[in-house]
Amino acid sequence: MNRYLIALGSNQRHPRFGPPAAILRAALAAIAERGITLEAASRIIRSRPLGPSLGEYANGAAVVESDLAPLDMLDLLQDVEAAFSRKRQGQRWRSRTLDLDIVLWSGGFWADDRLIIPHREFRARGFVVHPGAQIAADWRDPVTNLSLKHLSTRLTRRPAPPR
Ligand code: PH2
Ligand code: MG
Ligand code: MG
Repeated sequence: MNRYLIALGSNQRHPRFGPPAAILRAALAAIAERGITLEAASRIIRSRPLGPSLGEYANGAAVVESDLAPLDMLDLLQDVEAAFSRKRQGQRWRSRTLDLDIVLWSGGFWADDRLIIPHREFRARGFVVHPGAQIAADWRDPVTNLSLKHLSTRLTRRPAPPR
């Protein structure tokens, strides 16, 4: 069995599921429906968009268990993303209504041209680290060897004053 830490994000309404937080809850249900065991889900937080601004995000994290290998898990998550996205008439693809990222897995590292684990940017992103620390405080990032709890504390600590 493999375990994965999945980060969830949304900053658009969905015509059927409604606002971002409801989309994340529906996404977790959709993942479970596909035979993935949901071990823990964080609270859903709101966060200011990082990058080109498109409105506030809902973010969360989940620990899941499955015998799927990383690329099969990626396929499944991209399938669920596709099921929640929609195309607007006359407009090019807008930002996804649902983003599902693999942050960590029980196998440690993974790297090929489709997928890199740990997720490259996650340590600097409070909207990934804080929900992750809520449900998997002792899980260690294999790159820094720091636990999610530690990474979370490090992010909220004020920088030392200049001298
Ligand atoms: N995801 C992004 C880009 N910026 N900002 C927030 N607050 N939350 C996200 O999940 C997020 C983002 C691309 O995946
Ligand atoms: Mg993504
Ligand atoms: Mg992302």
